[in-house]
Amino acid sequence: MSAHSLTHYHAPNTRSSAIQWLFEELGSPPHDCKVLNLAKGDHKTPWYMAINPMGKVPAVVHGDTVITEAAAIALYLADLFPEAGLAPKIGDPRRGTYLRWIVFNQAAVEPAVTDLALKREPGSPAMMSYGTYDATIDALAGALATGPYILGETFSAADVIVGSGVRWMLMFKLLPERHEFTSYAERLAERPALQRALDKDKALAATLAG
Ligand SMILES: N[C@@H](CCC(=O)N[C@@H](CS)C(=O)NCC(=O)O)C(=O)O
Repeated sequence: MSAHSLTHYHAPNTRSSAIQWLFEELGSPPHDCKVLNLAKGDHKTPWYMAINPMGKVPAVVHGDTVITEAAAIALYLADLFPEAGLAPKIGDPRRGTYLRWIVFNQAAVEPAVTDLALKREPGSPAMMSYGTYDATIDALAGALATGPYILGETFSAADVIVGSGVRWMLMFKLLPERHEFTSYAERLAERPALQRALDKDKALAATLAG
């Protein structure tokens, strides 16, 4: 357990919802959740831009350390609370697989799917970090094919990051309805921690909507 203060800057139903889910999977370690109202521009105010100059959520502040980027935050928190068992330790061969798919999600899946959603014509596959959408989606399906989770029987923070993306992409029909994705999303939806996080987000969204 960390002696420093821990604050999560969150807006419901955004990428910071993955961090809400992660906190639940970690057993809700003591932290402040500061909710930003994106509709009112809280995330573009000088005080928040001083925390995240991108003016985006999520951000986490631990003591004097600022962490932005959902994947970096997930890696940081899973290591900060090792007793939750959501990150293979350094030296564990599964750590490579864990890091690989978290980074792949941000470096390949997100840009591939964003280009598809915005109907942007990708450049040459050799130039694109994701090669092609089809190659990226096949690789992602391969990572989920054995299951039930990315590390096999062990749920990890990689499932929070990759799983949040898969759930969102299925919702917006940006992923093919392949068995690897739909069965993974169904398994994740059964997790009590995810259900608690979704319930909290629903309540927060209602409060913000007034
Ligand atoms: N690369 C960032 C992306 C964060 C991001 O785009 N957050 C969105 C919400 S899903 C946001 O804050 N949008 C508000 C804005 O940019 O005005 C991450 O993975 O954390």
